[in-house]
Amino acid sequence: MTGTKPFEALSVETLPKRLGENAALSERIGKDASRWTVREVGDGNLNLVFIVEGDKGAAVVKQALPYVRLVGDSWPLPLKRSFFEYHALTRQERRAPGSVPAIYHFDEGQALIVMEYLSPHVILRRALIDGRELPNIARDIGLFMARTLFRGSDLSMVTKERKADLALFADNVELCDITENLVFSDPYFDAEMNRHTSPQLDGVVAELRADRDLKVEAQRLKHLFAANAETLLHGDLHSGSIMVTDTETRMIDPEFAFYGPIAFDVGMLLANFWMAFFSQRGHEEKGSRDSMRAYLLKVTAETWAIFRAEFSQLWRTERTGMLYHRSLFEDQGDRLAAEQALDHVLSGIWTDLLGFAGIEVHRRILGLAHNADFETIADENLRATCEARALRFGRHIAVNRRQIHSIDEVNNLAALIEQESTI
Ligand code: SR1
Ligand code: MG
Repeated sequence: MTGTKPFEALSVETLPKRLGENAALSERIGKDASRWTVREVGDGNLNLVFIVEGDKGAAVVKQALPYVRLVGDSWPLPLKRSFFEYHALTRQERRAPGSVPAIYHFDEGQALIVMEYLSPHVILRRALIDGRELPNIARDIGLFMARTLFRGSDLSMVTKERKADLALFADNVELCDITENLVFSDPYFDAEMNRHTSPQLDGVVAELRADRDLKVEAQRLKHLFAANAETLLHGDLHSGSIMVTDTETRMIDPEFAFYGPIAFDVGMLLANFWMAFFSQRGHEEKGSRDSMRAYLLKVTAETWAIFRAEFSQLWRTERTGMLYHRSLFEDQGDRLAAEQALDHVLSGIWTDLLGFAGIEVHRRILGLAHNADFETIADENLRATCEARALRFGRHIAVNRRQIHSIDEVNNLAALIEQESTI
């Protein structure tokens, strides 16, 4: 799978010549590379993404660059993230079949993955901005998270295999470093690459940076993220890492994969639904997003319910790892003790996911990597109003997470804050 040539970034012009002999690609899309059409469509922060179409079909070629695309070559980033993405995708497909794009080819030296072209799928974030109420996302994403996070942990895996895998992904250092800085620290001080809607949010930003309880909580969460190698995470599970149609949902882009706390993926994902909720006001004409707002809160509740139900089911039927071993519980006829332990584990995930969610909301409004939900609101005053509400919400759920006991409580709070009138 690994070529021997030095790395060279592909371009629309060079791709057919360089990959024309690639059997995996030409078998899928047609052998005559002179007839291929190539578009570069990458709109993420890091990589090149090409859609290549031939006589027989289409495929995606994703290539890592040796730097952060969003910033440029002043910020080098290793190509090995493509290796981690490839290996994460293969594990996710095994643990949650049908939930990720099919992989046709991986070239480690060129840091490129040839994979299934998902069409007519669109990025979930885009669909939510457009006000589309997708019927299956809560179920599909809830199942994906429960299956990948449970089956990648010591609740399920043979411990020797899990430890070997943990060692493999431990080398994804630079991508973890991005999260450690951009998510958990930068929003709370005057970091160089931060930006926010200014001057409208200046006062709120100053308050948050002076908020002792919030900063301590953010660092406790960073500690958890760095030290609790619980399961193989997607690592960047936001609504820009999910592609959808009305009936299908696929998770993409797990280049940030590493072993971390189960609650991180779940919290990051739910945060993106809550941000979609707070941004709707910026995309609406005369109450036209009332139904979308109700839909988004319903999606958060359903995603968490599906996650819980599937995780519980796997706990009862697939708990083959070294943790909470059956010999201590069911094998002694004590099913209730296993249920008690399950409640304990789920309640820990719940408390921590609220923290991760609150912090994720903050970094998307105050840090380097903003999201289109808010960024596409052209009226800056309106955008700032939406963002200020989301920041308040994020602060509340991060700091008070141990006192919040249900998703309805969180959604009621979101609905209340969304109605507040001032920054
Ligand atoms: C410099 S990378 C910024 C962000 O883009 C990725 O999608 C991750 O979310 C990362 O934090
Ligand atoms: Mg990404």
